[in-house]
Amino acid sequence: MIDVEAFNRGLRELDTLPIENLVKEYLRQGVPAQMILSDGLIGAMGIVGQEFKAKELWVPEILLAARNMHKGIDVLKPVLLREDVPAKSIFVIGTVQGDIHDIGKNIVVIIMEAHGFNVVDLGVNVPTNAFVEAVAKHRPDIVGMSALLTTTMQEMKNVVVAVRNSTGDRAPKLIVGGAPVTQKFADEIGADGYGEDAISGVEVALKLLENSGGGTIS
Ligand code: B1M
Repeated sequence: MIDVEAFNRGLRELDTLPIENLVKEYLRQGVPAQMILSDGLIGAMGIVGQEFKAKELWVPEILLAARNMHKGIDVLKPVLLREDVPAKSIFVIGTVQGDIHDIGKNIVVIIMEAHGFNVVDLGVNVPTNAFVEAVAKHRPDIVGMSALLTTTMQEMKNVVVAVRNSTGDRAPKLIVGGAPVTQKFADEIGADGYGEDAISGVEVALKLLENSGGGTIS
């Protein structure tokens, strides 16, 4: 149903209009926003990633694809947010220190907001102490970390330990995700949950809230 090759071409254009128009056209046809995101934009970024790995594309082309992907997500965002769930729990998220990948994190943010979470986005390259400070300031129910590099995913353990040390038995639930992260790794570092993609991330977050009785930490 979705022509991933058309999205693939759109991600490589110098102009952002082709990808924006492509997303709008699928929306006009009534294709669900979630499907346009997963099968179109994320699917095409997967192709770009494979070519990057095979050294058929270089960093400037990846930056172009990342910019175009953000533009496509911008068009989808209001539609994804239309679920209109009342804000309930606080979710702090950031890409860990040393890592500037944010496309996946930004999708997680949109999906969490769409499910009614009050999201505090710390951005990218977030040091451990910034996670700790954000937890003290916002008292979230859940803290999410994203990492796209095998080197930076190790930072997640530091955050898990530091946040737990600073909050004791009032610690928020800690969930992790990102391309190199696995359930096994999440277990090894003592995280409470792992999301393979944005949707499973929100499912894990909701389950953790349910098991802990829900509500914000006061
Ligand atoms: Co980079 N990069 N990159 N890159 N980049 C990867 C990750 C890489 C796999 C490419 C490759 O070699 N095949 C590779 C990592 C290798 C490794 O560690 N094993 C790599 C590398 C090496 C690098 C640099 C070191 C390159 C260099 O400079 N020589 C450098 C590092 C910079 C840094 O961070 N310090 C670098 C830089 C960049 C760009 C800046 C050019 C750009 C990022 C732009 C941006 O994000 N604004 C970029 C990009 C775009 C990629 C690829 C091509 C695409 C990543 C992406 O956005 N995917 C990537 C190749 C790939 O992954 N196939 C690659 C789409 C996105 C929707 O998926 O982020 O996985 P993802 O998010 C998913 C899930 O993982 C999950 O949900 C999301 C939606 O479903 N998820 C969570 C993510 N976080 C979650 C959190 C959760 C739950 C789920 O709960 C909290």
